[in-house]
Amino acid sequence: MTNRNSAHANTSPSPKVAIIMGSTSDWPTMSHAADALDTLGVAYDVKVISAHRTPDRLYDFAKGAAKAGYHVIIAGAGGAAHLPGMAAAMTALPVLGVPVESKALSGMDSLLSIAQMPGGIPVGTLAIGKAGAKNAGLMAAAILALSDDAVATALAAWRAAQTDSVADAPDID
Ligand code: RP5
Repeated sequence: MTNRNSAHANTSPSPKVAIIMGSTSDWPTMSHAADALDTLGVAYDVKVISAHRTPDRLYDFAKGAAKAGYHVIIAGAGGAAHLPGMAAAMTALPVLGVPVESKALSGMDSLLSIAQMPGGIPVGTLAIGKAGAKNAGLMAAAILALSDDAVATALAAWRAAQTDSVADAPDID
């Protein structure tokens, strides 16, 4: 899983999005961020980085993220979810936090851990679970779209297709 790039990585050798997560067990959720980026042709890297199990890995990643060429970090974690906030503390890049659904508290612990950052170090917090991961991918693309016309065009087309797919009324048999 680590350093997975999208199918479009050949045209973008240095991905501008990093998807990080606290555990491999977060991947079924965080893969939805990757899927959204794949759909839009945005390259990304994927890494497992735990704030409490691999603090040195987190320090090295976050301190070097801007120099590595990343523009946005998507960070998913569950439970006492320190990862997005700790990453945001060590880089000025925008960090999008995804609360992963936990077994004990259904992700409410993750949500509050990520969302309740004291003023001064922001984490853009998304919804719990799959929807949050998908929206993190879309939001990362929207951030890149500010300075990348190809991403802006892909995102606009994706949103238009979504709008077109909405039925006027439910099927009633
Ligand atoms: C967090 O602990 C991870 O982000 C994960 O959501 C949670 C459980 O991790 P595992 O015990 O499944 O590795 O650090």
